[in-house]
Amino acid sequence: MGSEIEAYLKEKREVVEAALDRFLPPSDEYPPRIHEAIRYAAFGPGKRLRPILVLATTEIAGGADDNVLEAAAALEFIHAATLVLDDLPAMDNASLRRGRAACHKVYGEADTILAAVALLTHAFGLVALNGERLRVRRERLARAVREVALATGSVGLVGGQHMDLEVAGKTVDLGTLEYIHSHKTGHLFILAATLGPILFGAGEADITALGNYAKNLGLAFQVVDDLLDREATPEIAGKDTGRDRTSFLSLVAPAEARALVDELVKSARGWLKPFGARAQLLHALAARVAEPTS
Ligand code: GRG
Repeated sequence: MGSEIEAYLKEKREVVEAALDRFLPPSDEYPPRIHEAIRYAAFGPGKRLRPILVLATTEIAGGADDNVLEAAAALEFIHAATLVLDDLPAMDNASLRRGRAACHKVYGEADTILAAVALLTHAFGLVALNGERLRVRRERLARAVREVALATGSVGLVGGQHMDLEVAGKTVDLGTLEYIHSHKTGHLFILAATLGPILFGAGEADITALGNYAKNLGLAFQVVDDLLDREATPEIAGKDTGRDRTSFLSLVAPAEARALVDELVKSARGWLKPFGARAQLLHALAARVAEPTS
C-alpha cells in the first residue's frame, strides 16, 4: 500500500491544484496586488491533505472528485488563511512557511490579513456554489455552511488559536493542550472529512464515523507536527521550528508522544470499520499521516 498511497496522493494533489487555480480570481484581476497575495498564500507547496480528505471521504459516500471540487478547494483556502495569519508577527511571528518566505514577508501584514479574509469568505462562497451545482437540498446546504462557520469560528479554529496564544510561555495541563490542538487543527480535519459526505447526502451514522475518524487523525497529525517541530530543522520542515508554542512535547517525552500517535491512529482506523474495504485509502492515509516526516 506504501507506493499505492503515494501515487494516490500525487494524483489527488494534481486534481486539487487544478481546482485551486480554477476557483481563484487570476493574479491580474483588479486590484492585482491583493490577488497576487491571495494566490501566494494559497499556492504555497503544501501537502493538500485537507482537500484530499474531502475527496476521499466523498468517495466513501458514493461521490466522485468532480462532485466536490469546490468544497475541496474551500478547505485548502481556509487552511491557507490560517497559515498566513498564524505566521504574522502578532501571532507566531514566523518568517518561513512551506519552504519559502511567509506571506507577510512578501506582501506585508495588511495585505496578508486581507488575503486571509478573502480566502475565508471565498471558501463560504465555494461551498454555496457546490451546493447549487449539486442541487443539494436546502437543509443539507444550510447545514454544510453552518459546519464551516462552526469549525472556523470562536468555537473552532479561532478558539484554539486564541488559547494557543493565551498560554504561550506558560505551563499548560493536558486538558488545555487537548482543547488547543483539537480546536486549532482537529476541527478543520473533521470539516474536511464530513463536508463532502454532508453535501453528497450521506447517512448520519456515516457522517459521525467519518468525523470521529478525522478527529483522531487530526490530533495524531498535530502530535506528529509537534514532534517535527522539535526534531526537524527549518530546511526539512519548510517552516520555522523549535518555536515557543504549546506542544505535547512540553508534557510528555517523545517516546510517549509517538505511542500517543499510534493510539490515535488506531482509534481513527477503528471508526472506519463500517465501511469495510471501501475505506482502504482512508486507512492508508491514517498510517501515512502518522509517519514522522508526514
Ligand atoms: C482563518 C478560520 C481562520 C482562523 C484563524 C490563525 C488561526 C485562526 C488558526 C491557526 C491554526 C493553525 C496554524 C494550526 C496549525 C495546523 C497545522 C498543523 C498546520 C500544518 O499543516 P500541514 O502540515 O501544512 O498540512 P501544509 O503546508 O502541508 O498544508
